[in-house]
Amino acid sequence: MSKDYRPMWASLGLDLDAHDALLAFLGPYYAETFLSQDNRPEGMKYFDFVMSEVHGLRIEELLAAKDEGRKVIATFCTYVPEELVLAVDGVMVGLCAGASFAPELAEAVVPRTLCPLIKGFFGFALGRVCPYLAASDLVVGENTCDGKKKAWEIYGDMSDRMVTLDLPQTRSIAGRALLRSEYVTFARRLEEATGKRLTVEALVRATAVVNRKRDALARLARLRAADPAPISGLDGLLINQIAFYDDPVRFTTQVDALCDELEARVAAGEGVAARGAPRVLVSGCPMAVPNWKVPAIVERAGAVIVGEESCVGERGMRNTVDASADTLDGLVDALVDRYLGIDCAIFTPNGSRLDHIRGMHDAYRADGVLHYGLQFCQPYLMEAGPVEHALEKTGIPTLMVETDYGTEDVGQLQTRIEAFLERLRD
Ligand code: BJ8
Repeated sequence: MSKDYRPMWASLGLDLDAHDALLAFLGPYYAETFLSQDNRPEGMKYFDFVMSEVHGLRIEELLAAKDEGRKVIATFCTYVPEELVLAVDGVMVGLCAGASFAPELAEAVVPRTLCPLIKGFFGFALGRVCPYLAASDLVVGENTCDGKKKAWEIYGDMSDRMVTLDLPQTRSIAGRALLRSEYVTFARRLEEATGKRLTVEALVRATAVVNRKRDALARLARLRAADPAPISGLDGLLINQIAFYDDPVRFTTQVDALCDELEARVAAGEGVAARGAPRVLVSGCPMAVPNWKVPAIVERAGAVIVGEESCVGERGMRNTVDASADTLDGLVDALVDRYLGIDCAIFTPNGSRLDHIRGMHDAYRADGVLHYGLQFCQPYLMEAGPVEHALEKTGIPTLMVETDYGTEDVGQLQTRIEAFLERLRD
């Protein structure tokens, strides 16, 4: 980190010793996972820098924005529209939940047998080591899976910054109406918090910013179809993870610059893995920073990940919003159209997710699919079986993996993943 941020962290109420311990783990883990990769694109230097300052300079930026009167809105789900937050001059950031921290504190308020993502959030919150949560003015939860629904009730009793969005579980007319009315209520809540009015001009401008970010990520995704792949899956995932934290305009510029470099690599036939290395599509639960365990195992075994059918990946970022309407009602309708297309496993039926997995498998020339389920995540673990069955039936090799944030199962995962890659090589 470029300077001593301890006074800033102290002013946010972080537990400095615990936070030091977290950073002491993260730095070497990042170096070992990312910096040790061969032949990384030059453009990854920016993203390495962002990660080195993710609890430093970025938090300083958030605090500077707050000093200017802007509000920081922390979220946990891709159903929360960044367009609405930007349109009232807010800053949207993701919450810390990608590692197990202070599990004993988390398990004092939620069950041990809970998805690691939600338990991770409580560990970071109660252990006072998430500067994004500490810097936020509103924390937006959503009624998606049962774990999260109850998590927001519990956290809502601890914090007066909690706002909850009710989400439909079907894509019916009533489901669409519910999402629309929740977005309208959320917009009102944002107006109250920021003191800014939501206008057509502001929403069109904000939508253009988010559309450009999604276009850049889609361009990056398409480039990964090349064989050899011009960028590793670990780096592809990292960029999608950083999309939740970085300033959206700066982030887009940097992703586009990286894509220019990757286009040149593709034209020169240059890549990060040997031509013909097994190509894997990862599908399933979101992987938040610093959840890199399974992708690291896959790529260290000589394969390359060519896409993520995940909310930290294409499921969360695909599709832009039609910003052509000239009324707020029309623009909110367009938002609902786009967000209702996210095929999270909390929806029933959810056949479009299978279509998207197949579409990504073909588009990115994958040899097989690794279905990634977090332990105790009912929606994705329940979909895993039918997804595996349907893919295998049409000749797409599929491996189901269920894991948590711990390292105890690394050896077993390596064995299973290597056997799966052998199958892809045959
Ligand atoms: S739109 S995937 S970001 S809910 S892993 S907490 S589902 S038990 S994260 Fe998600 Fe929004 Fe859906 Fe995407 Fe529950 Fe499963 Fe845990 Fe999960």
